[in-house]
Amino acid sequence: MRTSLVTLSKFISFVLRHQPESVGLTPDAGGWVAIDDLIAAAQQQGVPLDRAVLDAIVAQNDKQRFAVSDDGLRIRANQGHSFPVDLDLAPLTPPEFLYHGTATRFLESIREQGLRPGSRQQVHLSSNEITATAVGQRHGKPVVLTVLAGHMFQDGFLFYRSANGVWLTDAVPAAYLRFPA
Ligand code: HQG
Repeated sequence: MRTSLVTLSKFISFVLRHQPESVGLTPDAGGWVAIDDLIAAAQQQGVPLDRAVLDAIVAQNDKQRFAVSDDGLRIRANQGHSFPVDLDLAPLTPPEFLYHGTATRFLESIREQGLRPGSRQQVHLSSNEITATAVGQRHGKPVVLTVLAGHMFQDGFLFYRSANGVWLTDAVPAAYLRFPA
């Protein structure tokens, strides 16, 4: 993706996941906004977004962060929201193990409290350690925790998978975490 598309993608991420009201948009319960409204709001801020560029961003986004509705009229972020949104995902049986990438500086707190969603709606988990390492690196020296997802599921915890393959759950108590030695 070209740099300009990355910059525009970050703008769209910020609006759709975190602060739609900052550009005068009100997503519906599912987090969807009209693409025409998003483009108009962006242009009003001097952000050079048009439909062709938006389609390119949706198609080329490295993590498939955005989804366009079947009728082509609306867009939403696939995950990562900090405001309440009903992604309408069906609970799924998770694999036996999932992974969470974090930074070493958070370990003490995670040992005490388990994984908490923080400013997001749910805890984000990866299906493989490579992705988890990349996620953890965003916060500092990365460390990958193993989540005993199969045990959690047996114990009644619900798991979901976003349209772009991120596993989501409300929280992970410390008892279901394995920390590296
Ligand atoms: C940590 C990116 C202290 C948690 C990624 C993480 C992901 C705790 C940080 C998506 C804690 C929250 C989400 C506790 C959790 N005490 N720290 N009890 N529980 N933490 O960014 O999972 O590129 O909100 O370990 O790829 O890092 O934006 O969550 O380090 O999929 O599309 O608190 O964001 O995707 O950080 O990342 P975040 P995350 P995008």
